[in-house]
Amino acid sequence: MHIRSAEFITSAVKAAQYPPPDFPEVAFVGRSNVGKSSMINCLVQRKSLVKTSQTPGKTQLVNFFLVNECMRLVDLPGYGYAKAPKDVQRQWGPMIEGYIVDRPNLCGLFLLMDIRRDVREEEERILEWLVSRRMPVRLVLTKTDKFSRSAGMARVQALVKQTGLRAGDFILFSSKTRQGREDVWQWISSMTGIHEEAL
Ligand SMILES: Nc1nc2c(ncn2[C@@H]2O[C@H](COP(=O)(O)OP(=O)(O)O)[C@@H](O)[C@H]2O)c(=O)[nH]1
Ligand SMILES: [Mg+2]
Repeated sequence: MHIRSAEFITSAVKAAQYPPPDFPEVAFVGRSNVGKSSMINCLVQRKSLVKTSQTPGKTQLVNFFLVNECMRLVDLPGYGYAKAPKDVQRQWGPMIEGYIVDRPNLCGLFLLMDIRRDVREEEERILEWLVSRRMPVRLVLTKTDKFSRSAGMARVQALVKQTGLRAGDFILFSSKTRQGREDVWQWISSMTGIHEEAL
């Protein structure tokens, strides 16, 4: 993937603040601290287009990034950060759900999970809900650099057993080593219908 341009467009808390639905979008969802912002930076080959954080629970906005002036990557608020105030936590679900339901140009989602953790109830709920809405979704196991290759494969097998998904439904990803970057761009290309060379 050749990145010619990547720019931050806007942050939104409600639909009225979204940019017009003129370009295809793919979105990134997952628990706080799972590596969403780092993944977007890795995809667009920028160190800090998206702010990453040592303190989880900071991104509570829907952030839009325009890539190569033809599509957008959308960083959704992280869910499930227990230390966030309850009223802030309650805002997240509807914000994510509102974006997914209301966005006609949303082509697909990446659901991120830390490779070291099991699938939790929140992920199962989100997955089921996305599948019931026929929304294309791929599971991304992040921070694979923390594991050896064989330990990573063993984790995939364990998650296949736990979820009933196929091994091919998981993408192994690390923003440190860039493992999986090309796979993700291929999925983005197939989800948006934009040919990779045109991306
Ligand atoms: N080892 C490793 N650390 C990562 C990776 N991706 C993110 N991190 C770290 O995890 C923390 C949270 O990352 P961030 O991208 O802000 O997560 P977000 O809350 O999901 O957007 C930061 O300290 C990152 O440096 C990765 O692929 N490998
Ligand atoms: Mg973030």
